Amino acid sequence: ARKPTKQDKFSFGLWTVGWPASDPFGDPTRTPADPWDAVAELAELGVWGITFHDDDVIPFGTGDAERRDRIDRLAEACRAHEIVIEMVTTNTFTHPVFKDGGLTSNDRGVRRFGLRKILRQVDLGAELGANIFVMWGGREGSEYGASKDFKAAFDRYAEGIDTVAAYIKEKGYDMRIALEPKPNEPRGDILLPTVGHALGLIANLENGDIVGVNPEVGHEQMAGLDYTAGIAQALWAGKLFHIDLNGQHGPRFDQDLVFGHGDLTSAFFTVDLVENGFPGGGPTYDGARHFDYKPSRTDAGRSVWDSASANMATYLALADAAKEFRADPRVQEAMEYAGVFELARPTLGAGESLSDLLADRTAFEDFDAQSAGERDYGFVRLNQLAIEHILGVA
Ligand code: GLT
Ligand code: MN
Ligand code: MN
Ligand code: MN
Repeated sequence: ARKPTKQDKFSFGLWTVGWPASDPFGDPTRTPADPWDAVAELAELGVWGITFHDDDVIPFGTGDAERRDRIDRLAEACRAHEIVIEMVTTNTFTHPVFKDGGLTSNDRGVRRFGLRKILRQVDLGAELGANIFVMWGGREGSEYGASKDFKAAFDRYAEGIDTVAAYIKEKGYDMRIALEPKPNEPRGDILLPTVGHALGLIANLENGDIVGVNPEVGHEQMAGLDYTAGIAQALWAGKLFHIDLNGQHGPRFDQDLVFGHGDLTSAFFTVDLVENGFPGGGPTYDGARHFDYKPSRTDAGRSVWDSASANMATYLALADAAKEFRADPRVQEAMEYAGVFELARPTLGAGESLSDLLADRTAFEDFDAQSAGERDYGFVRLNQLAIEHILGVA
């Protein structure tokens, strides 16, 4: 497998390799490394950046002096190992105070506390050079229809996000917010369950210009959706600020597997889009290749770090396969045959008016819908070429 380098822009959440592997049914199975030691290990593997929640580095309730000490230790480790802190986020889901949400709790005092905790983390992120601020509202949601005034919940969610964005602007921080959708877990239903829901809310914000999305592979797949199409829409909308790569086997609990260990074909097309862009050009993603996975509960010791490497090795293998896929003349021909490039051509001609369209008999009256309905697109042949490139037998 190809060795990762800093140019590959791979990053990891400290909560990934730092997960003690407890689940709702079982106790922790391992003792994770301290954040600064994790930085050293990750640097060794070829990682470029890290990300973290406030509580990953500074346990909830830590006093000011120890807080400063822990931040300094992390910053020093990052300096020593030339690791970038590319994104930070806030834990508004672990402590019992957040059991009904951070920004949308029915309890106003909790909402004010949540907002302050978030603003404090914005300051820390800016201090450490992070320019993406993720907001995953895992506890923003409900189990029971009567427990939430949803209109008020959206008002409060928008108010909270707008306040954070206004704060970033007021402080002049070089930072943008990325909302992370998820359909459920830990709440029965979470607000902003998909990329589309998040984009819809962003369009209604006052400071939406600095708010985008951070879609996670597994979260979209939990909702039965195509992750690649989701990030494609976010890119199209100029809103793909960050990505969370991992693996998932369809709609079920959040698995957070290694990238590619779920739907490998989907992972291939995600990498193809991120690395090679749209077939007909357009906006591209140049942010972090960020992994939000969990080392399996059955792994310990060296295997934890091997599993971190597995994300990068799989990504690089898929990136190589995707390059060869695009360069393969048979693929170009199959894409041409399938009409993939034809889709980039506007449906109306340059300068064509609506009345021109209505007067064009070839578009309707004389259009041969029968034979157009018989057209062969050859999508399966094209997809088989992708599969053979993934398998390395093309
Ligand atoms: C949490 C969640 C992730 C989010 C993180 C950001 S925290 O682990 O499961 O998907 O990206 O808050
Ligand atoms: Mn997940
Ligand atoms: Mn997650
Ligand atoms: Mn995530």
